[in-house]
Amino acid sequence: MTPSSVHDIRNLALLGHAGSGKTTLVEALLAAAGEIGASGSIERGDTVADFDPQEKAMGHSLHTALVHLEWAGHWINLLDTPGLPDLAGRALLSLPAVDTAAIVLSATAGIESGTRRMMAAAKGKCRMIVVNRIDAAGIDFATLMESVSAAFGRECLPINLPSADGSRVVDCFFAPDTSAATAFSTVSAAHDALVDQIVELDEALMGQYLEQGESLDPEQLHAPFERALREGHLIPLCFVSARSGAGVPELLDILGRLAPDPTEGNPPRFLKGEGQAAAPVEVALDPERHAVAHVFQVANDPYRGKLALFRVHQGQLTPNSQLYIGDGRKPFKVAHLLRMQGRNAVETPLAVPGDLCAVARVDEIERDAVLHDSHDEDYHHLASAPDYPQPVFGLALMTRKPADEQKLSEALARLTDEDPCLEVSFDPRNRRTVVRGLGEQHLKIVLEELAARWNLQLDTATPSIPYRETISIVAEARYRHKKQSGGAGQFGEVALRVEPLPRGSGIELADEVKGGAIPTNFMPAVEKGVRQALAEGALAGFPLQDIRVVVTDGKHHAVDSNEVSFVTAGRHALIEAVLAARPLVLEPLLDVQVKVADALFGEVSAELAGRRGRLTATDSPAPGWTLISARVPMAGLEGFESRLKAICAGESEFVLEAGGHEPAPRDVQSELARIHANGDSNGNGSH
Ligand SMILES: Nc1nc2c(ncn2[C@@H]2O[C@H](COP(=O)(O)OP(=O)(O)OP(=O)(O)O)[C@@H](O)[C@H]2O)c(=O)[nH]1
Ligand SMILES: [Mg+2]
Repeated sequence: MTPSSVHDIRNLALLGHAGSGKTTLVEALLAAAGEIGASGSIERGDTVADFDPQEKAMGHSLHTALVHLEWAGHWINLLDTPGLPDLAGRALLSLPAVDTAAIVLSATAGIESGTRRMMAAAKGKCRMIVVNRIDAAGIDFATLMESVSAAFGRECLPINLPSADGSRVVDCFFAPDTSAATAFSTVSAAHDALVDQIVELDEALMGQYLEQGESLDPEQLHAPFERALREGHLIPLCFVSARSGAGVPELLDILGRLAPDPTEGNPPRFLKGEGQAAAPVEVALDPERHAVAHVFQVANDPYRGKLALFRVHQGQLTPNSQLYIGDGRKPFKVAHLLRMQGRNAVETPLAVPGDLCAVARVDEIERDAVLHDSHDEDYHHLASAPDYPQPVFGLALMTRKPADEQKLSEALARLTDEDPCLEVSFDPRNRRTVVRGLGEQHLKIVLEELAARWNLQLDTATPSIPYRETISIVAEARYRHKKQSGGAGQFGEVALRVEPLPRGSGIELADEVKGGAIPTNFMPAVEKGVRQALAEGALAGFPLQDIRVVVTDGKHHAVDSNEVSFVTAGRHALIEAVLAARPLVLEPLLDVQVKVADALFGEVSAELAGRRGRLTATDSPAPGWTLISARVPMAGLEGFESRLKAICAGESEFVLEAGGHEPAPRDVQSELARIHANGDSNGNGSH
């Protein structure tokens, strides 16, 4: 089966804290819709969405999984995302593919860091909150609802309520039964609050509502409901138990009748071209137009090859479609258009606009690629990406077998394509591959993936700290490169000025050379020399940043000037200017958030202070818990996560984010400069 029109489709991502019950809920939804015989469970390791052996072993989702179901004539595509904080990138990549973000919240755990993070990340999408685990005993729903309103606003309004015993849910919107007993609030209060909120956006309807009282029917409210969702004026909330199935058919009804179809959501925008030349282009969910699809996820299966999951944003696809990848010249033939059900793929004859499908074994497709069937759509790309956290936690990787090095670099290229928060670099100081992710657990998962999928056995080490250099005052320098050795000589002279820029500005280059003192054909050579020196650093051998370089003057020689002379002169002039501009070594800082039991606050904050951390805020996210925010030098965080686990006996949460750069302490600066001056390229690992 396949959806026949864009209006049949509902695309939904389930997002939220690890363990809130997303995968189990997907299972319950598939079972209620008759896609599977009975619900699998995390405990038995037989769910549709957590199909990977590593997921089964960990009891957590490690990748976003796509499943689909049909319910009352609607075609519902669901993306089950991982909730572990270190896998945030793998969850957030689902956002450009969906119209609705359903944030799953555990009624027993309440609002958790993952709930807040995903509510914030999904802003701009239509959002809804699914409160799971209503089967659990002793839930104080009224307090839970208050904390939801306090955290996410009064626009979070229940569309149904748990019954007094939590065994089912009571509808408050479509056909409210005002006599039903509910676990908190009342059906009529919930109904009125919802309708009040919806009609607020529509004056005519508001007037009618005031006249007609409660007799506005759900059909009249459909369009303003969608508008309220789109504008973030309404975040409907519903209750379920993924375990008992309570509220699950009702959730399917809500998705079919109220979740936006792709034409009712806030679709991602597209641009054509890069940089300043990038211009908005219109894509329309019209089957008659050229096909445009965006690859939101790729998966590399060592046996089945690469699988690219995409959303059709314009036109439609069939197995006969010939598609170009980005600005590529050579098309590929789709041949097998696939519809995913977790691990299983079945062929489908058609993907209409708005649908989520896949193609396998096209190696050239990378995540974020735009597939299209006409050169008119060359250079199209998404206007903005989800707000991915920056990878900050690094490990140096060494293969046990030297012959595996090539395999490692290929495997890492594939993993970084799967995970937007994984970054690979090469540390030339000790010739090691460094992989950076969001935390210790992230890299542990990556190491397991490298072992399981590519059979790579690796040793790891703490990578060197990615220090940077910068300058603190304006300075100038002039350098003449001159060589006379028999035949043709070498001559180039460059004068330049360096100026400090505010932190985080990067590098700027400018040319103020007058009267052809350096002929324009040699300016690229000067720039090349300057860029070389910027990358190599002047004081301690680290790349320079937050610096403006203005080439002001120079000299050339009609016969002896050549490219290499100006590269050399540019390079030396920059080094001399930087050394005269009171250079500094900057160290990377990380913003750390740690959630600990109140009683451990003292011990954990002392541990952070001992690591040169500065407390920036404390908060109380839930009774009995303190959230500590601190800014800590990366160099101080080595081994912190394990230490934290030891202090808190595993009961803690820990999130890292890039926190910019600050001058390193004086002793560190002079030690790094000394090591550089001695030409000792391995000495940096100990900091
Ligand atoms: N009592 C109860 N337990 C539930 C319910 N839903 C899920 N669980 C249990 O909660 C645990 C976590 O469920 P998952 O479905 O793996 O949660 P998740 O949100 O997918 O977790 P991640 O994949 O790590 O993000 C499992 O042990 C489930 O059996 C529910 O409605 N009631
Ligand atoms: Mg899961």
